[in-house]
Amino acid sequence: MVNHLYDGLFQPLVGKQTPFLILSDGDVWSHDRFIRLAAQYAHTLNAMNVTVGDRLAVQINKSPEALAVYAACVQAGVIFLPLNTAYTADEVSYFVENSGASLMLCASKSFESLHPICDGLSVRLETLDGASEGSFHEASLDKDDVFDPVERGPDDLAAFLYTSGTTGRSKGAMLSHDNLLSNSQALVEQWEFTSDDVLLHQLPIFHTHGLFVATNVVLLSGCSMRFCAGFDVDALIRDMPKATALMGVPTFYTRLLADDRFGRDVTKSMRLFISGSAPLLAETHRAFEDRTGHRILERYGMTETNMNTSNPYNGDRRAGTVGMPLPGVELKVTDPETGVVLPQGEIGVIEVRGPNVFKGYWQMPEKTAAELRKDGFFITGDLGFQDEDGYITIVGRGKDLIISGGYNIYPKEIESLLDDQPNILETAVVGVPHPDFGETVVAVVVPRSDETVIISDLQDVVKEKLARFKHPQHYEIMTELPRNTMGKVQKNILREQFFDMFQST
Ligand code: MCA
Ligand code: AMP
Repeated sequence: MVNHLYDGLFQPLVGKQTPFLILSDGDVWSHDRFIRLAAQYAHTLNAMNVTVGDRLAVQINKSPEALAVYAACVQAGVIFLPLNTAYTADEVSYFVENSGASLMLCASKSFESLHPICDGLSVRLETLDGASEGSFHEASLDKDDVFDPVERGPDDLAAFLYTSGTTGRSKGAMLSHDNLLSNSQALVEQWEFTSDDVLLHQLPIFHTHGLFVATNVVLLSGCSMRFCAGFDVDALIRDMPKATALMGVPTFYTRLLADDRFGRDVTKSMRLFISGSAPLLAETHRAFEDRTGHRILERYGMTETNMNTSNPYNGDRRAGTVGMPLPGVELKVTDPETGVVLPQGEIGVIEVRGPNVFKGYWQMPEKTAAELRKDGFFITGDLGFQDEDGYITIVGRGKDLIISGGYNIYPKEIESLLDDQPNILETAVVGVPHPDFGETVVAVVVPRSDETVIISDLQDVVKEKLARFKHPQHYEIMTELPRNTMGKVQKNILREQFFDMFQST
């Protein structure tokens, strides 16, 4: 039976005793151990009546078991829907309802808060924790450790990843088996991964970067990864001499540079440092080279497209650029108003087409049509230009988006929540530079006349509803927002006003 993604990523690893996951406590998972657990989980899904085309929502901590759920979904034809562990119950409720998930897996500690939500939506809720604990794992213990993968073609769906929008609520990006497989093939080739590599994995596994870039590349090349529950600079410095590659967001690199222990000795065995998800400052790129002799390889992608461009492995890795389109990816820079292709060197909106581009937003045909052209080009909303050597530089975003430590934050979501407060007239949320996270959130609030706004009240509201990484780090109360003659709020003026606010912290 053909299963496009399973056959590409997992089938070649069946029965292999080679190391796959090296955990911080020294435990090593072979490929074989992982594949057998994934097969048991696939049977468990079926036993819980979750089958081909159904959605499985998961909000669980990073662990080998969590990765095995992904592998189980692929072979059972179930659509995998990973959720940020920082999301509040309120946020999770939307994703579960919108996706029509038939089962949700959560960490045991979240069961109490998620149970009423899942109950209300008639969604079954089971628990799964690391160290082989939780009701889902228990249900898998008597299951066969071999599973016959169901038939799935290149265009069948493998995963939904929710991405927020500049208006309205999050959209479920539908990713197919071939979106994921073709992109990992391009990356393994481009970055020359082999079974000898050891990747330092400290990213979360609920987003494209840690899951579809890092994990899929490791699976496809048959190499291993040092799998850490979260970012841990001590572990990075300790493990780096036993590793060959690192994938991280820019915060990883600025934090490494801030550590005096980090230098040429520590990086001796490393062949590749990759950065993405947010702009890497050219000064970080240069400081890293000065300290280690390594040039960070920056690449550019999106949830909807996986990876689009990469600096070359063998050629010139240029600071401040995201390199060239990956093999199979077409890229053009267009006029944001007309969609017409601009002459080389001019700044416009980046559009991409290729096997990496998603199948649309789940049950949102209008939003899909607005961003995915009929000819297959996806309008990224990122602004950039291509130089005469083909390198792409991203200069900004046409979309109102803040990226903090690699996490996307849509101002609209925070503004809507604050605007709903009875004593608030209007709000503007902007991103300002932050030394650790790249950007952070500032909320400017205008009270209704004769009303008083207490900042700690706003903090309480935000804390209840939104994940911690979205919380404004500063609230400013103003009597009115700056507007242009058309009445549009001038966020650029607010960004300038608060530009230096966190620079010296
Ligand atoms: C943690 N906090 C944050 C963030 N992370 N606040 C804002 N932005 C963040 N990114 C909060 C914590 O809850 C904590 O709050 C306080 O900040 C300090 O936490 P700290 O211990 O410093 O955080 P950490 O656990 O070390 O995490 C920082 C991190 C992490 C390592 C940068 O955010 C991370 O792993 N980011 C990577 C995200 C990622 O994978 N993005 C890829 C998306 P308190 O003090 O109240 O407890 S995929 C994508 O973008 C596309 C496809 C692409 O191109 O890759
Ligand atoms: P996400 O919605 O999480 O997939 O985030 C995708 C967005 O992250 C892109 O549209 C870009 O704005 C941004 N991004 C990803 N990689 C880079 C990069 N190397 N440089 C600048 N921005 C990036």
